[in-house]
Amino acid sequence: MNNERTLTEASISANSKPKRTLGLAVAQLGPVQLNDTRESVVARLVAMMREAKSRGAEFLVFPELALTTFFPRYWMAEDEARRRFFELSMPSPVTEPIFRASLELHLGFYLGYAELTSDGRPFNTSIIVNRNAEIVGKYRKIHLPGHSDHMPAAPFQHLEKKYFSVGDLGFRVFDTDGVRMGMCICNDRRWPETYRVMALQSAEIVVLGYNTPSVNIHWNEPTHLRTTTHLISLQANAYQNGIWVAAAAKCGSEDGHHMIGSSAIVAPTGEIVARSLSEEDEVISVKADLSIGEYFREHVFNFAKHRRPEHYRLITERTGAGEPIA
Ligand code: CDT
Repeated sequence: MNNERTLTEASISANSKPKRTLGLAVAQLGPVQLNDTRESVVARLVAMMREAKSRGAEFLVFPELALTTFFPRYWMAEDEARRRFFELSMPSPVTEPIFRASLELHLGFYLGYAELTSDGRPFNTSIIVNRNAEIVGKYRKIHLPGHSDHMPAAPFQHLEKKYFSVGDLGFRVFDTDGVRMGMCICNDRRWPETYRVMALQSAEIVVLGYNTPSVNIHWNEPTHLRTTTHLISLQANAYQNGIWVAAAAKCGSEDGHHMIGSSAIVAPTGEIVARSLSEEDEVISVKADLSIGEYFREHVFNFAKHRRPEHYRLITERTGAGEPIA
């Protein structure tokens, strides 16, 4: 593990395949307070783009809902949430500096934000932007955690089910400057189906952002498990699909509400090759050898040879667990 100032080469030394590499970086974002302006957040993001570029990064991953505080923790009317926290267009005058920096630095990126469509539908959204500052892919969060009712007894709310609709774009992949990328958002990273659907479209990397409160309002989960289950989800799914996974936290204490850090880049071996140390704005980076994944996809996880979808029917037929099959 490292978060050194230069790109670390993550590669299997006996690798006989021609190397294809990507300068892959994650921009962890420290807390964004309720009263912070979008302009101040955008300036922080652009500063990290420059830092990532100076280390040789070609693609940078920002967090979920990166432009504002994690507002689903607050109970308010939907109209108020939409007025205060949602983007009506991307880019917009406020977010334009991110796209300008992308073009200037020739640096692609993933960004999460709250999207209000022109016909009034609210989504927890992310985009992939290529090195020419063009949006090449959009994703709308499918696994929305939390609740939609008010829970006054809880220390804070988790109202994603109130403020967002379930994503309608599926788990697609996007050819981005020669690399096949998929993306998801926060809670999606805990579900194996998320990655497998993208791996079945030959994804080489899955990128994602997250806001994970240190306290679980639903049960008395030991705090350390919040980080353990986060990392184990990234590691298991990277290995089982032969893909790179890069995950960016928004973390630290937002107006007294703490969220975990541990932004990480995981190789197709399942190993963490870079991990953040702080709970502040911090860039981590690696030179990712994309050919590593091919070993796993050709052998132990050669899908075409070894998968048996006729025995996986329940995965699409059932949502919840039920009775044994005959
Ligand atoms: N933002 C987000 O999806 N967070 C969830 C917390 C779920 S606890 C109600 C996560 O999986 O990290």
